[in-house]
Amino acid sequence: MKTALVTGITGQDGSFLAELLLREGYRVVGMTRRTSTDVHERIAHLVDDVEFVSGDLLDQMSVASIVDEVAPDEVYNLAAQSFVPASWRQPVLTGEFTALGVTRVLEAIRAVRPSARFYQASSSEMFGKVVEVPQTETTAFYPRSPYGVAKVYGHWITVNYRESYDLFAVSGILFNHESQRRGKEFVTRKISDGVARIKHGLTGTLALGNLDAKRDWGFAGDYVRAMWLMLQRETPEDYVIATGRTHSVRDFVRIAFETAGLGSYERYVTLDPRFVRPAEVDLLVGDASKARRELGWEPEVSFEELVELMVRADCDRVAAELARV
Ligand code: NAP
Ligand code: F7E
Repeated sequence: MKTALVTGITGQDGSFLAELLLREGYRVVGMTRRTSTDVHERIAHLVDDVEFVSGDLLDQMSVASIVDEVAPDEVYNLAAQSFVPASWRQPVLTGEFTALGVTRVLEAIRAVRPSARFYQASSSEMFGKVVEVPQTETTAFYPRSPYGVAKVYGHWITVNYRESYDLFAVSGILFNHESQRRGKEFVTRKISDGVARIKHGLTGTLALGNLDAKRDWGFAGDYVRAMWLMLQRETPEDYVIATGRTHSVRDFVRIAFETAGLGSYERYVTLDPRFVRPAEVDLLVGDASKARRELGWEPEVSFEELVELMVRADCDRVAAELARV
């Protein structure tokens, strides 16, 4: 039985990855931060199957002793401060978690478990103000936020440890991926949750920022499969994971309101400058040909199916909550 250590297991991707690894027969160990309240909502259904260890990416010793005790075959580093707007408000902390945190995990592996295979959760935000369309593994980075800058560091330190110490360390450059488990501050979930609340009469408006930004959105369940496939290869290599299709925030909003039977979004959506960013990433669209060719990876959920599944899940959830009260 293989052992996988997952940082960020309480996040959206951590929950889908843990499900996949359990299905594949792994012993799954999740690193969580100590909190005074329970924040394990996304993995509540897995608590009997996953082992938890307490640690923090800010704390080198905790990471090193966890890697030593768990003796993982594979390490998935998903933990990060992942919300882009928060990275302007807390740039130093974002750098500590999202950039230096990667070095702490790599250092731990190098020192006590060099045979472990390492996956780094890199991001399309590294492409930022894109220098070519579509973006591939060789496209130059031009990050537009402290988050994007921190992810560029995480990417290159992963490449550097692979080349310096011969570790099996890979960087998955994943474009936006969403689900019913996405945090409610990210735009897709903010929209699906807002639509559900409007549908059930809890509010009459949804305040958003830039509706013209374009993203290559996929389904998180499809994307964690790519993470796992990257660590099953013979040689460590980096991959772009994307659908190859791009849509505007406006497209997402329009389909979401239509799916809920609310008609035109224009009746409900207001523009609020508080949600506009100091520097925007206007257009992302990835070319995942290498992953298709070498990993046999294909996304299974389309953009339209994704919007629909998120809106339906939030409408059902809000209806169930209202029924309870
Ligand atoms: P998420 O839902 O925000 O989850 C982030 C996870 O990181 C949570 O489990 C969080 O724990 C943990 N964490 C944060 N700071 C930590 C620290 N100092 N020590 C230990 N754990 C810490 O993010 P996600 O959407 O699942 O994304 C997973 C990873 O992929 C992230 O690295 C993200 O930057 C990257 N990524 C995401 C996307 C996307 O579209 N989703 C695309 C490309 C890359 P708590 O529950 O305790 O807060
Ligand atoms: O914004 C626009 C906003 O916050 C998407 C993270 O997982 O994916 C994510 O980063 C777009 C931006 O995601 C609102 O300006 C308009 O252009 O959902 P988001 P993100 O910034 O693309 C990448 C790949 C990651 O790696 C990150 O960790 O939507 N937008 N109005 C809005 N965005 C938000 N959040 N809220 C709004 O009201």
